[in-house]
Amino acid sequence: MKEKIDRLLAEVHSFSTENAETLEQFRIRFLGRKGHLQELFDEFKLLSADQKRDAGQLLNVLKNAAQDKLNTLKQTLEAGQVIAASDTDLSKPVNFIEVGSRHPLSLVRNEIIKIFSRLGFSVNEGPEIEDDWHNFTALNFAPNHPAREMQDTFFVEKNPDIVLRTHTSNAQIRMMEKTQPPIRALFPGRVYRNEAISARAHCFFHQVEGLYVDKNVSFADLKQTLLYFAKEMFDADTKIRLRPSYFPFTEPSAEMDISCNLCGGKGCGFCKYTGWVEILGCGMVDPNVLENCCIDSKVYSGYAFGMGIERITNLKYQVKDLRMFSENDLRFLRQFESAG
Ligand code: 2NL
Repeated sequence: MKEKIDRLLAEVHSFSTENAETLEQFRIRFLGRKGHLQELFDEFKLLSADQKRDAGQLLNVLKNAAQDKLNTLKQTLEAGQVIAASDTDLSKPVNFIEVGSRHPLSLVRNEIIKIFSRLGFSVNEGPEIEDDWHNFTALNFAPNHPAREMQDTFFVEKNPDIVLRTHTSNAQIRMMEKTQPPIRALFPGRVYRNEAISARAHCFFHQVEGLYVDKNVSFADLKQTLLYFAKEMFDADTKIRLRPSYFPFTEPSAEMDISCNLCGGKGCGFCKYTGWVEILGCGMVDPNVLENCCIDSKVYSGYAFGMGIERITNLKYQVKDLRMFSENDLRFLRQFESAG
């Protein structure tokens, strides 16, 4: 009986077919009512108890092998039938996956980050839902400052303490609160203002702010850093000029213009014939702000700057209507660099 089982086992192992009929014959021959296995089990009943122990084991091996072989070949066959039944043409070339393009605001944000990271700035983010302290008070906004009004700021669930951040400075405050200088970091992110939406204003926009706090940081450092940025972001012969301005959180404060990148400073419709266009605000961090974050303003000084990414993007790509950035019109988005 052992030789017979061994012979049948070898036959099972070497059996293969891609034909359903042949497979059915295999099933009948081995596992059918009058098949080899049934026959062997009938013989098995006549054996002595001693012989049964060895033969029983071998018989089970053969039975499992036959069943496994049947299942495997059946599966392969069925998978083949699915492909054959559908009208899939396996010889056809693949359809190319359409790769999207990067959003212009992402392109410009990444470019800004690349330029400043060459100067040692790290990148940090903070929450978009913020408390009054991190969005206003720590930044030296007076209690009655107009920016705190409902007309300018979105409040969350009528709670006067929780706002949608109006600048990314909240993240800078959070960083200064938990880190002592030197700090040299960039803060990109989305910010919110309570504005009616038009071609020139939106209720949200994107900012990159920068902060450098250390011993002996001066306005000259700020100016040189921003000149480098302007030359890298626009043309190498871009000029900058700083005009005095006011922010609650910087003293002194300035707004920076670059020579118009469309007319090269000669004067055109874009720069309203002045030769200059504004790109950012900046200044020396007000000592009150440093002290609010437990940084000793007698030991440390710092500069900060902030720019709207939409504004820089408009300068680079002449986008005429701010709403383009958030409407997801593919005719607009497809004009920018592929993400692939
Ligand atoms: C603008 C002007 C600015 C800052 C942002 C800043 C942050 C801290 C302390 C001091 Cl924590 N300053 N940020 C400073 C000057 C200008 O943004 O026009 N942004 C679109």
